[in-house]
Amino acid sequence: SLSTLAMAAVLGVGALLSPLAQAQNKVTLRISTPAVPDDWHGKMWTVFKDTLDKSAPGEFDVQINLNATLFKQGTEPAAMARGNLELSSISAFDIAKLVPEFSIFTAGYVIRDPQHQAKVFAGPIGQEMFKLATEKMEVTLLTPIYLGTRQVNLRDVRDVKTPADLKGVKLRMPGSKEWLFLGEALGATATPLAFGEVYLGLKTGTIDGQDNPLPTVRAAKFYEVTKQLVLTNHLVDGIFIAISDKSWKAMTPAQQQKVQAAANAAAAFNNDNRIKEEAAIVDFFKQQGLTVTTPNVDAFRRQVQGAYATSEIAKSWPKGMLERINATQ
Ligand code: KDO
Repeated sequence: SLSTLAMAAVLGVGALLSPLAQAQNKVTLRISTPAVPDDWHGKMWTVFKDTLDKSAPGEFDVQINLNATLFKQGTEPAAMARGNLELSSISAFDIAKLVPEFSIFTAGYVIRDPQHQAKVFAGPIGQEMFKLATEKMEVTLLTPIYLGTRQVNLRDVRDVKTPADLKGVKLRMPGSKEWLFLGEALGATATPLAFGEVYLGLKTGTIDGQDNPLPTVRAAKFYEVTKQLVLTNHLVDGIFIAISDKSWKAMTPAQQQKVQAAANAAAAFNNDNRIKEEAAIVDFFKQQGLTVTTPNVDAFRRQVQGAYATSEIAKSWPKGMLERINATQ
């Protein structure tokens, strides 16, 4: 009997394409992220997929992999450069490994609040830095998103007013030079650990604390295994929806436009919900029995800014960039 392909050739392609062949015609977009399903930057990928399914029905096969099930946290940029992964949300810390200039966005107490962050990234600074990253990385940054403002979260209650009060505290940070620098600048003993291992580390006491934005402390249930939040506000954190150049360049301009629009919709969903949640979330932790304290934030700011000012990290920042960020209103 005739094979499906031979029949298709005789009768005209398209009409007889098997479901498999149709699937093969779709643009596959594999997403990998350590985000947990209940966090906004986990849920936003459903918005991304739905937006794309509506704007380009049948054109894309969007595969969402949360909880770092496809690639380990921090390995996504390399996987995208190799063409093994199409999409992820990557941090300034991930980007800084390949583009040291980007480490300015890993520094504590530089970006002041989510509105400041949005203005910095939407203006000329964002354009210059995105261009630099895209040139050096084989990855295209589609849009920044607000990950939230990072706070210190401790296993046991301590009186924390200044960085000196965190002396000897084993504070878990993600594993890279820039993250560990931030943890040490806060006065703690920075201990590297992947995000997926933090819950158990807190539970068993291999670490004394961790830092994350409060919506993530809720979504990853860290409040179940910690007793205190110290509202240091030390990093207004951003991540970036990024796509592998291999995938991006293979798309038609119309497809690129649709993917960009879907990324924008996902980012807006994350930003709106996260900012709203952050404004009201402290009560939730109090109800869970956590002690929520406000330290001397000026003391933390002074120490952290001082540590960066004299650091190797700051030597890679483009000249005048810190001043330009500070001057952005
Ligand atoms: C974390 O590991 O603490 C962190 O918040 C770092 C971020 O850059 C980002 O990778 C995030 O985890 C994950 O998306 C999980 O929320």
